[in-house]
Amino acid sequence: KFQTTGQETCFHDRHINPQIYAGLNGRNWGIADYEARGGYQALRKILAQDGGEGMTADQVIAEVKASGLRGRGGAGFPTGLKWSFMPRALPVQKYLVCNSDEGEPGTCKDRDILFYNPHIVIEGMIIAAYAMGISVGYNYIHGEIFEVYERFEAALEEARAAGYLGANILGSKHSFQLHAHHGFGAYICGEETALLESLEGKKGQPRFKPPFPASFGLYGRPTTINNTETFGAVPWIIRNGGQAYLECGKPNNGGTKIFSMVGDVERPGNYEVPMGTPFSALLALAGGVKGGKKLKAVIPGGSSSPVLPAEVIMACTMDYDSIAKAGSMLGSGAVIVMDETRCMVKSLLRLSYFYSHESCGQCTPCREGTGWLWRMVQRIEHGEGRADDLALLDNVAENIMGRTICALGDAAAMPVRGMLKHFRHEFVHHIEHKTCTVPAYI
Ligand code: L3W
Ligand code: SF4
Repeated sequence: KFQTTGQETCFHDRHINPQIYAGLNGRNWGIADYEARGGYQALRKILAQDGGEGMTADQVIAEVKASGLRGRGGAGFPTGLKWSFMPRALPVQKYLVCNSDEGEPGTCKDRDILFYNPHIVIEGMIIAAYAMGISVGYNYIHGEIFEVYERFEAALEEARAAGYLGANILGSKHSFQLHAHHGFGAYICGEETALLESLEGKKGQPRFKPPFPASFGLYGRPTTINNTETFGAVPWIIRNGGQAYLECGKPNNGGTKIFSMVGDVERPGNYEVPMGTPFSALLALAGGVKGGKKLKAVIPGGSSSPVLPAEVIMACTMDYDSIAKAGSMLGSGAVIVMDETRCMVKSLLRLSYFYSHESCGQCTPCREGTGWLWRMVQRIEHGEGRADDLALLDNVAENIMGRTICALGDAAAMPVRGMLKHFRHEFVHHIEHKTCTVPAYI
C-alpha cells in the first residue's frame, strides 16, 4: 500500500519535485493561497475563532503527543514530550526557536518548505508558542540561502499584517513576536546549542549538555528548539487530530516524512511519503537509479548516518525503527543513492573532508581526529595506503565516538565505521593494488 499525499496533507505537496516547484514558484506561497488551502485554520481552532470552543495549552500538547511526531532534524526526539519540558509557569522570558540551519550533506528539505510553504512553519510556531506560553521566537535560517530568507521575511510581513503575529493574535490573549535570523553558513550552527550561541551574537560553538535548552537556552532562558519540518507538521495535526497523523505512518513512527532523494537517481528532489514506506517505493518515486544502473549503496539519513549496501536498504522501510535495525539512522531524511560506479573510498574521502573542515575545534578528539581520518583516507585513495591503515582508521573512529561535546564527532566517525563494515574489501584493494575496484577508476 503506497500512497502519495495530494492536497490534504501536511505540506500540500507530498510528492514535491522540480516540476512542481516551477509551478509553485512565486505564485502559491503567499498568505491568500495558504488560507485557501486551509491555512491558519488550526490557529483559529485553538484560539476559539469561528464559534469553536478553542483548545487549552495542555490539549494542544496532548494532541501533539498523540500524533507520535518526532523531531525531523535528525535525532527523532518526541515533539510533544519536548514541549512538555517547558516550565510554562516560570515568570521569566521563554523562547521558541526554529532550527532552519539545514547543512547536513544531502539534506535540502527545510529550505524548500520555507521557500514554497513558509506560512505552514509560521502557523506551526504560533501554535507551539501558544502551547508553551512563549511570546518571542526566532527562525534561524542557514546562511547560504538568501532567497529563502527573503521569502520567509516576506511571509512574516504578511502574517503580521493579517493579525496572526504580534500582540493579541486574532483578538485573543496570545501574543507572539517572530523574527527571522540569517546564519552565516557554518554546519555546526545547526547543532542546537551552537545555534543559540550564534543567535546571541557569539561564535557558534556547542555548549555542554545538560543543561538542555529546555532549562538553559537562549540568553540562559528556557527555550524550545524544533526543526522546520517538525513545526510544519503541527497545523495538520491540530486540524485533523493527533491520531489521524499517527495513522499516516506506523506505531512509534507517526505521520509523514520528507525525504531528499539525492545522488544517482533519475529525479532528485524532495518527496513526502508516509513513514514506513518501503525504500523501493521511494526509489521508484524518484525515477529509480539513474541511467538504469545497478544500486550499490545508500546513505539513508544524511551524511552522518552509516552507509547501507543495496541488499540491506532494499529490505528496509523508511522509518526510524527499520533503518536503526539495519544499523543506520533515519537522521534528517537525506537519502544519498550511489550506483555501481561509485567508489566507496572516494565517497568517504569527501565526507571525511567535510567533517574535518566543519569541526569547531573545541574538543581534541574531534579537532584532531577528523583531520586524521581525512588524511588517512586521502592516502588510501591516492594509492599510498599502508597495511595497518584500516586498523588505525577503526581505532581513531572508535576513540572519537562518545568523547566529544556534540554529535559532530560521532557524525564523523560513524560513516567511517559503516564503510569499513560493509565495503572493507574496497579499502583493502586500494591499499594492496593501488587501484580502484570500480571500473571507471581503474
Ligand atoms: C530536555 C532531556 N531535552 C534530549 C532534546 C535536545 C534536542 C533533542 C534531541 O542531534 C542528530 C545528531 C546528528 N531534557 C533531553 C532533551 N533533549 N534529551 O532532544 O537531542 P539529541 O542530543 O539526541 O540530538 P541533537 O544534538 O539535536 C541531532 C543527526 O541529528 N543528523 C544531523 C542532521 C543535521 C541537520 C541539519 O543540517 N539541519 O538536521 C543527521 O543524522 O548527527 O545525531 O533538542 O535538547 N533529558
Ligand atoms: Fe566542536 Fe567537534 Fe567538539 Fe562538536 S565535537 S564541540 S564540532 S570540536
